[in-house]
Amino acid sequence: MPDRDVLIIGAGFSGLYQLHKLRELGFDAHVVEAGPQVGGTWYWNRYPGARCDIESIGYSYSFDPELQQEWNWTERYAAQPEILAYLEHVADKLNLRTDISFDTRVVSLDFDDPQDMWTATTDSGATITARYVVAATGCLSKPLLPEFPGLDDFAGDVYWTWDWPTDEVDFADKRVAVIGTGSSGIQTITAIAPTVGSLTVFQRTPTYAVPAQNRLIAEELAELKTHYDDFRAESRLSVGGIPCGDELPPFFDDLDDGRIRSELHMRYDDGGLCFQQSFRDLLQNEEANARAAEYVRNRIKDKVHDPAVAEKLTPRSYPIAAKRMCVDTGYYEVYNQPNVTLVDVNEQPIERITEHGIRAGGTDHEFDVIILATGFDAMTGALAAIDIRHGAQTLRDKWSDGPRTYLGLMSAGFPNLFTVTGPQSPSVLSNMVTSIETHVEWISAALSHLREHGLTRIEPDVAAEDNWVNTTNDAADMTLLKQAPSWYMGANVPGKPRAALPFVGGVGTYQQILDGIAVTGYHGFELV
Ligand code: FAD
Ligand code: N01
Repeated sequence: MPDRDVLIIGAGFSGLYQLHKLRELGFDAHVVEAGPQVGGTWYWNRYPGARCDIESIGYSYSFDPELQQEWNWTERYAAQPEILAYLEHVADKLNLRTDISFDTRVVSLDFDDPQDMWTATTDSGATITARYVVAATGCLSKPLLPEFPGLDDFAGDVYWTWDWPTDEVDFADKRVAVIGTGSSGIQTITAIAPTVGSLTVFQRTPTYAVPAQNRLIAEELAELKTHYDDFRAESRLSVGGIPCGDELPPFFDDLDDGRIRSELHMRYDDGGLCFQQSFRDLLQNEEANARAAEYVRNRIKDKVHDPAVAEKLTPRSYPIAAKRMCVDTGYYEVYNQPNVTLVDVNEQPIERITEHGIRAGGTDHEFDVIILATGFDAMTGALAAIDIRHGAQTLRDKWSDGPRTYLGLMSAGFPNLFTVTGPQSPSVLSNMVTSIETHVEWISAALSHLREHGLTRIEPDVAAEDNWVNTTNDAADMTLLKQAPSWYMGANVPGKPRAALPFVGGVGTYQQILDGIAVTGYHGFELV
């Protein structure tokens, strides 16, 4: 008999809810977490300025009405300490820590056929057996470490946004470099710019950022709490896992110029990622996309005083929203400060890190501090870091040309192994807490179904998986996603196969597919 019914890997939003849900259903579940405490993303990414870019009212659990009523988000977009405090509160309230092993990394998983169970080996060499494994390992949890030559020679301090020190870092009077201008980079840059001695930003690809319009939300939240369930229900059926109001019809449907301009204006000024739902076909229609992109470019020009710097900050090489958009709070204005410099690494490539700074394009820049905000091996990285095998087959080999899953939940040949927000599910293209809840609830219902029917094994059949892989690719082919060299496509990691990692069909559509599959007796899965 296995040690546990279910082993859950990871104690972020996904792992915590999965543990609670399975306990509620009477399963013996245990969590193994590499970090020293709960929180996942919100434990590791403690860099200055870190906050969510999906509104807090939606970026939170819906499963516990009492929790929903008692917790008060202070801001429209909560900062990292508040989100971490929320997850700690959840862990305390639901008494979750008693079933979590911290500072423990799963390094391998091996499936045993006759016994229908997984053996997990941890970094200390200990083993745990479990009938089922839920990989709640995170989509953005495996950092990308670009190999800048000479990094070890640097005499100053090096910080990574995804593993920031727990003690406060003092940047006063320091000469600081930041490499990377994705969401982590721009949040860090904006937060530290007022305090640094000087700041030099090394940018490879400019980002499309829209304003957050962050604000205190006490009154809005109190009002929402009178009908929170309606909001949650709407979220589950929306495109992105959070309602964005009425979107405009497809671009070509009788839209006059004034209506287009006022819609873009309204969405931009309202703030946040709902901007990318200005038109229903913004990610499909090149003309609609170009119109929205041009709008954002013009707003960048309005904000940055030096036209040459504004031009460098202006994204032109890829469609808007084809790469993850950023949400900012005064990012572009930072470049109006006299002590801030922008280095375009396409013009001045980073050659090496030296003892005193960074050599780029033949120029030596001296720094006291280098901050790396270079991103993640997204969606597949944390899974590939575990040696997952069933007999002679490894998941790494199976996915060597790109992930192959059924619904982003399981992969054929690897029975009893589930992934929460895995590749080929809506995942990172959505409010992830909505998508996490959907997966946790679906997995939990499937495990209950197996138990009720005296079954011990579930696995997708190959034909269903092939069909889903094709559906995912076809859906991506209908969009502009492939025109951007982004982490959505695996393009940020040298050598990683290019494949659309998330399912672009939308949260509501996906939820209906999942519901249908469960209702029809788990169509496409073999249950034994
Ligand atoms: P994670 O929070 O990544 O947790 C996974 C955990 O698994 C980690 O603690 C990790 O240590 C552990 N783990 C991984 N591998 C192993 C192993 N082999 N053994 C043991 N433990 C392991 N999404 C949104 O929808 N909205 C946002 O505003 C938003 N903001 C973000 C901001 C930042 C800075 C980042 C990096 C991501 C953000 N995301 C956002 C995405 C975010 O990752 C998810 O919303 C969510 O927090 C993921 O929760 P999770 O539990 O699935 O994964
Ligand atoms: O990572 P990124 P991130 N030389 O991959 C650059 C979520 N998130 O951590 O674009 C020079 O976006 C790289 O350049 P390029 C959100 O989903 C949300 O910032 O590849 N530069 C890029 O500029 C987000 O999308 C929030 O050309 C190099 C940057 O580093 C995801 O997490 C906050 C380089 C990496 O940007 C990842 O965001 C934070 C090199 N060798 C994260 N290698 C919220 O706001 C990489 N770069 C909620």
